[in-house]
Amino acid sequence: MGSLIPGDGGQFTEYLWDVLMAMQPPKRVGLIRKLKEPPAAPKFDIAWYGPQWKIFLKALRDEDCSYWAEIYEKAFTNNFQLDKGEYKRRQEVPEEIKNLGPAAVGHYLERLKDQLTVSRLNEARILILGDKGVGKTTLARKLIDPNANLPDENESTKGVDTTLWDFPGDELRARIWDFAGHVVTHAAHQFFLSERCLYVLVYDGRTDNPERLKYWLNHMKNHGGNSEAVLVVNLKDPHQPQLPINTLQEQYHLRKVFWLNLEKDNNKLEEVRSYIHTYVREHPTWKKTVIGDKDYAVKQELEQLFGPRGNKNGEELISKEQFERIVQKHQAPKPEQLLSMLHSLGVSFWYPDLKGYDTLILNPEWITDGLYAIINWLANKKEHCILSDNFPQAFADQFGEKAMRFPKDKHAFLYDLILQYELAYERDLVERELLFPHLLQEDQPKFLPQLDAIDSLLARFRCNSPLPTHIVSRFIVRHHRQIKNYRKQPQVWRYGVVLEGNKGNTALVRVVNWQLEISVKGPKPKELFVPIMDTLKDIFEQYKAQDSQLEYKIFENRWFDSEVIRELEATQSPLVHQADPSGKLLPLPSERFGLPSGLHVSGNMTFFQGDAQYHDASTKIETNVTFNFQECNVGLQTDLGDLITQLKEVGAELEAKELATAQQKLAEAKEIQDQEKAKIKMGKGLYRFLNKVNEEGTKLNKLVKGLNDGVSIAQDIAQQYNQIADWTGLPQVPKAFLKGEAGG
Ligand SMILES: Nc1nc2c(ncn2[C@@H]2O[C@H](COP(=O)(O)OP(=O)(O)OP(=O)(O)O)[C@@H](O)[C@H]2O)c(=O)[nH]1
Ligand SMILES: [Mg+2]
Repeated sequence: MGSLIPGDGGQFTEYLWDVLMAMQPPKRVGLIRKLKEPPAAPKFDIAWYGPQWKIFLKALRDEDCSYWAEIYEKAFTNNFQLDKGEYKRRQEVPEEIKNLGPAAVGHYLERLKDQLTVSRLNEARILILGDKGVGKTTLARKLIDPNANLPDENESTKGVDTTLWDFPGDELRARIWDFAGHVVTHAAHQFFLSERCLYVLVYDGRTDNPERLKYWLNHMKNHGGNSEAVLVVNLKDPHQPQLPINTLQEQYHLRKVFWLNLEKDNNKLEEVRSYIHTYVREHPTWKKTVIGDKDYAVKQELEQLFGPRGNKNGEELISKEQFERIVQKHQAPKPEQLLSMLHSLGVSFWYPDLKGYDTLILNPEWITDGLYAIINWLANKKEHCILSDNFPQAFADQFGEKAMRFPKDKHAFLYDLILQYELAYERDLVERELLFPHLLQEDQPKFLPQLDAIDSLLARFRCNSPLPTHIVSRFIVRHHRQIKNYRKQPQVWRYGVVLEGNKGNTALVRVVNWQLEISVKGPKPKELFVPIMDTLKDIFEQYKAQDSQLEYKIFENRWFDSEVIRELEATQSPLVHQADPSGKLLPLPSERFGLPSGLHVSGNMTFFQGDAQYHDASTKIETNVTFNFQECNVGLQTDLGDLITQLKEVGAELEAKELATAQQKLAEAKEIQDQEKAKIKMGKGLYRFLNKVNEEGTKLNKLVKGLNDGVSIAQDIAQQYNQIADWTGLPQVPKAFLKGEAGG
């Protein structure tokens, strides 16, 4: 692929390509593809592009991308001389701005060009996450002042507290966001987790639940872009928990782990402080974020209004008019653009999509306090609905006299923000009542429709860790108009919902363990199934860390990935149809589930009917395409047997016994067809054993390394175990099992 501008290593063209792809309408892409891959010789000759060149430039300008139009034009008139300074700035556009799309990137760069000098933003963000009571607030306070007192026991954080950490002698400072650990607040946290932050996870050393670490690391992975994490294990007592640090470091950007008692280990605390300080100071991210001097002056004035050094005694909100006056005073260009830029950089908050509100928020805590006040007020009362008329009561109960911070004319803004964040839906449009699905009761209703019949459409998203509640509650919000009533009760709970489609179709969508299951039944199930799947795919797209695998159930207990279905149909492998009592053929799976984009299957696909062929063909599919649990199980048992014998030979009786127990469970699971049941039968014994083998310095690790072939047997075991774990949904052991020791 050629680059339009020599010397940029193709990145500029790549980037431009993204710009163009992001442009609507898509029909322009065909035209632009010509520009992307021109023939080698005439690519530097503008004439080669003919009249399309003008159309292309106009298209860019129409899409508010005049910056990019100019770059392209200049490239030709400049004879492809690269403006190195400008190029460098393009490379350093902050991720938050890039995420807004090419127009915003152009605006950001244009603003820099239009102003005399630039200033660094110099404010890093540190986000502290972890379960309730683990010591997040303790850490937040001790980072700023190591001698700070411990918080009182009843001082639990309500939503988010933010404080500034000044580094003496450094231009830089950090804003610490200390999040609440209480589970009712988690759904709202994601709106304040951003990219280019340092995440600090706190874990209570007295607990033994490493899954919780994964939960928080997934939060970071979902919303934090390339941000990295530091883990602080708070050793409130001398117990040292076993944590799969290596595994986590392989899967997440986990940079460093500290083990300390936050109350007593002052030396260790100093290490944490100095590590974070150095990290923030030396990390290129914050050094590089620059804005023009006029914009900087506006930002400074906003901060002054809010209170010197953000001490929260000043204005929390100002009107757009006030803002525009400040912009005028400092002769900064285009206030609208500046508003959205400051929003994306986290300086102040502005929601142009919420029409009719002209409020600019200077204190981020105003929004978080407002949102969490409503959520906590409901949670305390064990309720999940609030009328907009009850907002004043909620603020009064939560803040007492300070409820004045939320005057009545701002309630509608918060109400609409909750809707925009999809934290709730409007249960009653006239009365203006909000329902928060993540506050509903946890248990499912006693009676649920039976939707796993032979002709139901069944699909599931399998995840590698617990699903954040917001995935399903967001789904409920989007489909709330279809919620089905049973005996006048809406069938919806915290982890699921029953929906009713147009033509007597019914759907059940719910979380079961680590997966989200969808089943739809009715005369035309596809009509309900397809929109449900579209919504879910869209939502899962935003939670990439969940690493979800989407599968469809074609036969009894046979789940297939859509790609496999496609392959099977395309290669005309014998596909089985359910033995329909009427003898009627069901449509192809892709057809039945309404999988996107048609398949090119010719007419001579073989179909089997009846039991005999059913088994015949399904075995064939299983060995060809899907994972064969029984075979892998037997192989794994043999390898375990080898290791057990060797361990016994060196006198490691206890270890051998532990492994024999795992082997026994595996043998018992062999005949089980259902993944979930196999998982339960196997348990986590083998997983724990393997982790111990893998952890440098443990007795098992040394033992295995001392055996003949010990390492390679262990690696084989790990590899087979991972295949089974993948199938059952058990946790994986690291891919690079026993690093650096391959071959023994
Ligand atoms: N003895 C002792 N107590 C501690 C230590 N760290 C925290 N605590 C106490 O544990 C309780 C909870 O600590 P916080 O820092 O408030 O916990 P948190 O993670 O902010 O909790 P939430 O805000 O509710 O999510 C407080 O009463 C602290 O004083 C420690 O190292 N030793
Ligand atoms: Mg706290």
